[in-house]
Amino acid sequence: AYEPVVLQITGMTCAACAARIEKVVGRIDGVEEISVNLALERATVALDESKVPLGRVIEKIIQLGFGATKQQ
Ligand code: 9UX
Repeated sequence: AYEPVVLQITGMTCAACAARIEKVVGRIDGVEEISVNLALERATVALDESKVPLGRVIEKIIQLGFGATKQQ
C-alpha cells in the first residue's frame, strides 16, 4: 500500500465527473487506488511514484477538463 496523496480538484459539476476521473485515473499503471469526493472537491490517490509520477496523474485530470493541484 502506498501513502495517499490528496489533490484539490476544480470544475466538477456532477457526480459523473467524479466517476469519470476515478475510471480514467484508476486505469493508469501505478495507480493503486483513487477516490474522488465531489462535495469536498478532492481526490485521494494511492500511487507507486516509481511507476507513475504524480505530475502525470495531474496532467491526465487536466486533460479531462478539470483543475488539479496537490493539496498542501
Ligand atoms: Mo456531468 Mo462532468 O453531466 O465531466 S460528467 S458535468
